[in-house]
Amino acid sequence: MSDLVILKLGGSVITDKGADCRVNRIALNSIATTIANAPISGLIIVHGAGSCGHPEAKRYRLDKGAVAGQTEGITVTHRIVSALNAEVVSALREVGVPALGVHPLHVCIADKGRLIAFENRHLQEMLALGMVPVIHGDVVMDLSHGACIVSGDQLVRYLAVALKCTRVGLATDVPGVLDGERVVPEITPRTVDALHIGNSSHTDVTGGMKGKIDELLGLAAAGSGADIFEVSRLGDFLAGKDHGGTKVRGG
Ligand code: IP8
Repeated sequence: MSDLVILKLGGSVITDKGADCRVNRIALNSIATTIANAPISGLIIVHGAGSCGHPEAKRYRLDKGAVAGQTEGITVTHRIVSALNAEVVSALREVGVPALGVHPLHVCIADKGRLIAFENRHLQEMLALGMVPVIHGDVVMDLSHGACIVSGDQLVRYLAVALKCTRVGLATDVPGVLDGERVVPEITPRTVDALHIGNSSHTDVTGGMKGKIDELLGLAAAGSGADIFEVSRLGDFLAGKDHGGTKVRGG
């Protein structure tokens, strides 16, 4: 796939993480407009769950799996992240982006919390038609644990490798990876251990910034770098300009 960008929108960017499932429509509309005006040809958007999914996943302990007779959490969690996905798709379509929601629960399988399969031929057909697939962190059936939570970051890592994408960007509510007050300009497997990376104060069943960096270092090891930047710099990232954030590289 030539010239394919994968953009992850953090859950903290598109929802108010301090509230019970509140979509941040102002942020969403601004992101959609930036994407509509960006000079890019192929785009896949992956978004996180924020306050629409993490509290439910935690309440039903889906990070520990699921057992027969206690499956309500699978439905509840999938329903709420799917509703968020529909809002993201609508915001994009309103400004002319040909977005279409794709749900990992329907096309993925995991084992011990890790994705082992993701049917993506339909994504390639959508991209060939000029569409923008919009995927989200989701509950996925798991061969060992019944079910698990697959983060948007894990999906990004899997898809970036499978579709040989050219650029990966993660838009967050902070200016990049912070070590204290300082934005770390570059992270590699050799430099990561020396960093002091803080954790989110909000409910996050998929590991917050630490989980994100682990996924991106895995992606870098597979040959593809990724950039983490503040959502206000999304236009710069999409235009291929400096975004003032963090580059995760294989070193
Ligand atoms: O916000 C989590 O995805 P993330 C998905 O990308 C659920 O970690 C369902 C909590």
